[in-house]
Amino acid sequence: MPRSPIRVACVLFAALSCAGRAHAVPSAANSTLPRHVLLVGRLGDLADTTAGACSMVVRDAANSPIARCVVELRVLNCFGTRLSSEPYAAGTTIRCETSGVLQTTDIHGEVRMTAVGAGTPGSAPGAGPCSQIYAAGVLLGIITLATLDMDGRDGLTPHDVSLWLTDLASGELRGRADFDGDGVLTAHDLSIFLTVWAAGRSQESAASYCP
Ligand SMILES: [Ca+2]
Repeated sequence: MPRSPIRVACVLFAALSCAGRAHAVPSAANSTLPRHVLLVGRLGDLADTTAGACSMVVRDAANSPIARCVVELRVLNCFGTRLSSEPYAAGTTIRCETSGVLQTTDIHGEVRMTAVGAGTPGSAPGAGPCSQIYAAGVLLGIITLATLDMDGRDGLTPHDVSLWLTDLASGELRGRADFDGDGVLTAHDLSIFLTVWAAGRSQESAASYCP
């Protein structure tokens, strides 16, 4: 039996709605997103939430928080970025098809997610916003992203620092090395790396990456 246009429309609307409130559709204008996200390493089974956690609040057109809404942070369009195939965080799932980190909003419409991943030595560096944030399929915004673990192995090591120095010496804005997301590479970015390295929660790289 062919599907009626009304039924198809309802199914599509349901896919774009969140479960928290009837007809609650996320609003890009009213939702709160981070300006920047930092891909981090892990220690054992735990993502480095201290360095990498970022909060997002999903709201609808009436500015009301939307609970039970699936939020996805996608790194698909960030050059050379490799996302861990394991989340290393409770309540988080990984969708490798879209290089996405997924969480469901709480009763306050909020998620607090950490993305474990790395760069790829020799890849195009990229610059500017590249990481997309979706809620229930609605694009809320695109933010900048950087990767502390620039080579994707052995956690944070002097080799990552050497890769960062290479990016610095290029004189270009290379987004992967802009750890504070201010649009310029400075000693402050290196200080962030050293702080995270000293804290020891990004000692290990992901065990495997999305293909
Ligand atoms: Ca490394």
